[in-house]
Amino acid sequence: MKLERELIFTHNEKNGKKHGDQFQQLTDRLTGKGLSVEQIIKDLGALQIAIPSWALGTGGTRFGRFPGGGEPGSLEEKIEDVGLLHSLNRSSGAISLHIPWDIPDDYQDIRNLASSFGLKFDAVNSNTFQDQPGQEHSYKFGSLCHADPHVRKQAIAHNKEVIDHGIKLGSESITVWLADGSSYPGQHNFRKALLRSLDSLSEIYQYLPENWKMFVEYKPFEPGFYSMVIPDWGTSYYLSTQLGPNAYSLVDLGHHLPNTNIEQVVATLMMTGKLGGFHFNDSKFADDDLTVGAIKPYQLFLIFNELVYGMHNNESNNPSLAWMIDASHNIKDPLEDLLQSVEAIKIAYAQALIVNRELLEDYRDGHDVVMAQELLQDVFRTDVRPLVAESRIRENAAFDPVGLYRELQIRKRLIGERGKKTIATGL
Ligand code: PSV
Ligand code: MN
Repeated sequence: MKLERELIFTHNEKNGKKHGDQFQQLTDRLTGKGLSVEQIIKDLGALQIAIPSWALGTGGTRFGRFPGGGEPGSLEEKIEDVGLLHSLNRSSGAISLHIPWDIPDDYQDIRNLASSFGLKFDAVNSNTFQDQPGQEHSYKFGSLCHADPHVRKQAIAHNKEVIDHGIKLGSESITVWLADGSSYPGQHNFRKALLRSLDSLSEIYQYLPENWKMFVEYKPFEPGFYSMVIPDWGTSYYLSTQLGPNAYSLVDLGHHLPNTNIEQVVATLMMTGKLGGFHFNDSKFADDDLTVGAIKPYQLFLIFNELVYGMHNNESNNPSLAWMIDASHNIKDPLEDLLQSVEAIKIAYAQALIVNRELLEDYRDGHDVVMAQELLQDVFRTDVRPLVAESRIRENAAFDPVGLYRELQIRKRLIGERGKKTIATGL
């Protein structure tokens, strides 16, 4: 399904007056503080957040799954769904594929389809966390870290194959999330498991085309219940520095133990030039994969505060980040949830862009703890939604993406086209 541009223009016209007044009020306030509203709108318009192919269907837990219907049953339909999101918000201009779930039949057709929606291919992802039908060796006891060289070889070959698919699609990075770990004390020799993983990753790294990056994702728990081979940013940083200049750490917000200071992790990784990618989601307990900003919007803002500081003070040449949502939608329409997540990200980014950094540094240098906190909280409590909406309108996206999605009854139309029972691949 493709959205006709006219529908967006009519929707924007209908909301024009209300939006205009709110935007003017905010512009006056921000201009009064010496900020360039035009620059912020430009920065917001440029932000593109990739959508993972596995987030377009209904997610579930090991207890059950309740699909809502109209899910994309093929790679083509997944691309169409991301195209829909992108036409509503103009900020979802890339799709991230997971192999073997998303192997194209015809690469050129898939590339043409994606570009007809204005989409690029973001990082490709390997999967050695599940056994595939017909696979010779099992990953039950690990993949890149496995004690048996035959299993490692198979897992390395899979990652190389993922790179091959990515090259044919015009992707320029691979994300490796290693599910390898142990579930019981004594099961792993930690040092050997890590060194074997490093060896395997090096072989994959050697295979990367020159212009490619490798992102090493970390996670402290699950599926390993006792230990994970790459549990934290320190281990990921160690691996990426050992691998070489094109390897980077990837932060997934759900992959931290409770109360981890993620904004500090971001600051340190960017300071060392080793932050490559970002997976957004939110969580109450663990890797809950909830809508971005649903639980801890202040933390999200503090993270963006560091990201923006890192982008503006980039002595260590940290590359531009690969932004992606990595969430699952158990009880919501996945497309609505993704629209909400993108909006939350843009709000946090907009807020970070209006932080008066010089003043903040003065407060810090003067040990004025109270005013430093006041400054950040004043920004966080500023309703920047009119700025985000203005940037959207200027990009020919919808003033209210979720509102328009509902108004046009898009899910109902998708169910009409694809049926009630289609199931997208994913977790
Ligand atoms: C693992 O929890 C993860 O965050 C990794 O990014 C995977 O590739 C993705 O979720 C989907 O399984
Ligand atoms: Mn992730």
